[in-house]
Amino acid sequence: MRRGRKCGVLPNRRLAWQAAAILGCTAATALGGDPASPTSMFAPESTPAHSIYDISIFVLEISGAIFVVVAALLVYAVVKFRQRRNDDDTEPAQVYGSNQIELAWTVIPVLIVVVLFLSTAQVIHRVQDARRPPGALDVTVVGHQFWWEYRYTQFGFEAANELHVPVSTESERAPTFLTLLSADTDHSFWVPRLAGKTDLIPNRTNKTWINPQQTGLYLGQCAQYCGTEHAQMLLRVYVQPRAEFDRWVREQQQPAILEPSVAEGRRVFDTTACINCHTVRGTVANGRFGPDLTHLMSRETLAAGIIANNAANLREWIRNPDAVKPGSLMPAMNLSDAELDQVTAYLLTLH
Ligand code: HEC
Ligand SMILES: [Cu+2]
Repeated sequence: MRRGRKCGVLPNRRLAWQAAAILGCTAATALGGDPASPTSMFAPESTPAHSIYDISIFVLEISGAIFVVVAALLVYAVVKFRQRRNDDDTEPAQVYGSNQIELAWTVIPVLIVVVLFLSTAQVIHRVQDARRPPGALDVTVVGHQFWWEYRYTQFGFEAANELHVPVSTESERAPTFLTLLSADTDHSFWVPRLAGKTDLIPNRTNKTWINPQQTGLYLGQCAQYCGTEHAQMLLRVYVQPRAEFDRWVREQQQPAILEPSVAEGRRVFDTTACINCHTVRGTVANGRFGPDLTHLMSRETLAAGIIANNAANLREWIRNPDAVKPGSLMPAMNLSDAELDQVTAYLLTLH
């Protein structure tokens, strides 16, 4: 104990209590975690997330029951057969090779494992092999270092970082089927309240689906280490009533609005490398390395959800992306202050 103190390490007893406290807190937050939290997997809002939640609770119940039985037997044995003052120190009766006991502790665990295995397999099947109903929305999700591309192929446009889907009600089922691809390395699409994690892997097509039953904003993030800014690759899913979603689609389908008042900024944009990496539909800009900017101002955030989308942040981002998101794959373009103002003014008109 003394030595422990000297090295700055806590004495073992304290350490054990601390570990217990941390475990307890984690369990309490996990189980009683704020269900209103936009990322709580304990507040599922979509069928795949519900299935996963149900199976987790089922597994927790079974393992909890096993824990209680084992712990109770252990406590019973420790108390009942503890050493007593008047013990005669003779050995108790020794039991060798009881077929009944051997069978019991082989067959029961095998049955438990089989039950857990079959119920998990059933959930995997239900989630992965769900039939795509006619009229479902299809979106292709492409993971990039470090942002998300959303292709609404059936509507003929592309969006970035903020996924919009219609709400799926009892009377009007409107699931969204996601095809997951990657432009560079492995990523993972994880919005805990909507579905389990599904990886986006280069040269492979993965699929998942969601059918959120409540409107609102659901958050998540890339759940597979994909490089420096992996932790700043946030997911935002906007679940909207059908009419609102349809309006959003119609707006996104429009080419960029070109305001004559910001012609200077547009000239700077169109004559700088910006256009090699970004698309602004209806202009010469048709790059595909970075997010589509046609309707940049319809988004609430910039750079995959990490800062609010407003004039000051936009200007700062273009001035030096690395200052906002170190390691981001957009270079600082060394624009003059005047050019920065002009480009920002132009981008601010892209509603
Ligand atoms: C070498 C390619 C490249 C060039 C050149 C480039 N960008 Fe980018 N841009 C990116 C990438 C990649 C991102 C995504 C960064 C991230 O979120 O990690 C991005 C993000 C952005 C965003 C945020 C979009 C969003 O919805 O989050 C804006 C705005 C933007 N760029 C504007 C510009 C402007 C203006 C220029 C020219 C001055 C420019 N970019 C030049 C690659 C580039
Ligand atoms: Cu990623």
